[in-house]
Amino acid sequence: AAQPVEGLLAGLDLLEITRHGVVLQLRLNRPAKRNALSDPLIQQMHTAFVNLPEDIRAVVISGAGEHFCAGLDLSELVERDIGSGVLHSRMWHAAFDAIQFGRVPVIAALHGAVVGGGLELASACHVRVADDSTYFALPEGSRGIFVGGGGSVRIPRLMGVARMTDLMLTGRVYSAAEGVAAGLAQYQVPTGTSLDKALALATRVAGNAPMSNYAVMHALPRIADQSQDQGLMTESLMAAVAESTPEAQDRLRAFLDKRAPKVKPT
Ligand code: 1HE
Repeated sequence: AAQPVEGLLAGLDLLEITRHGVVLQLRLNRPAKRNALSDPLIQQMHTAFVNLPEDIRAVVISGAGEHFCAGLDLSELVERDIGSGVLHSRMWHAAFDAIQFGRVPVIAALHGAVVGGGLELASACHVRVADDSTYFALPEGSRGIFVGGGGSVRIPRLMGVARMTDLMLTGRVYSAAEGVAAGLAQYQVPTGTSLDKALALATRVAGNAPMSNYAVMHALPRIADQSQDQGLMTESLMAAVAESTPEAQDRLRAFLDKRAPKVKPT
């Protein structure tokens, strides 16, 4: 059952934040504007991710209303000059870095439009669940702008430069199934069930040892950016850190004592 949150996160009016035990659910809450990402909404996401309660082990992000997120709030862009444009993009980078490189894994529950900055936000999360109503697009080209929320860095790592180029140049819209096939989402579920699926996955993720989750979030993407030689060294260091935690020792002993579940085929 969902419980309200208190403390630092309680005053964030553009996010509806509830707790499900050790999982925090964070819902973008501007449905009348299709959850378009205004400056205050980006800032509130940043605040939320740097102030997660200590006992939280995983986060789910979803969107209120008919769509996950319509991307950048275009009404804020009209009067921006060059300097403030750089700072604006850097503000998004800080917020989305706080998601990708925070303390705990983040699962995105997608439905309806996942477009422009909405796809940039989803790509900063660690696992993405799409329902059948989900569609993906990068309409920046037709709006006369470029991605600025980390999309050029993160989205090609999911789908490849060629597919992203196609979306941006031609305005192509991917269905949920096309998005999953291209790597934009890892799960496809019936319409209206992505949040339930994301919460179930988050609960599972929250049951892992925190240092294992941290290694996956922080070491994997960095190793992918390193040479083979450096990557192998980073892997050895991270592996040694993870396996020497008391929690890892307990879990390994539980398996050897036949107290831990085995891996089963689905
Ligand atoms: C908005 C925005 C927005 C809706 N900024 N106000 N993103 C886009 O180019 C996508 C623009 N949005 C759309 O194409 C559609 O709104 C949707 C497909 C997402 C949803 O359609 P629909 O029919 O459900 O809603 P609507 O009637 O279009 O929108 C409802 C209201 O939300 C309406 O305002 P209203 O005052 O007339 O009620 C819309 O103007 C408003 N709205 N989307 C501002 N994006 C860091 S760089 C990132 C670059 C980008 O993200 S570029 C892509 C921007």
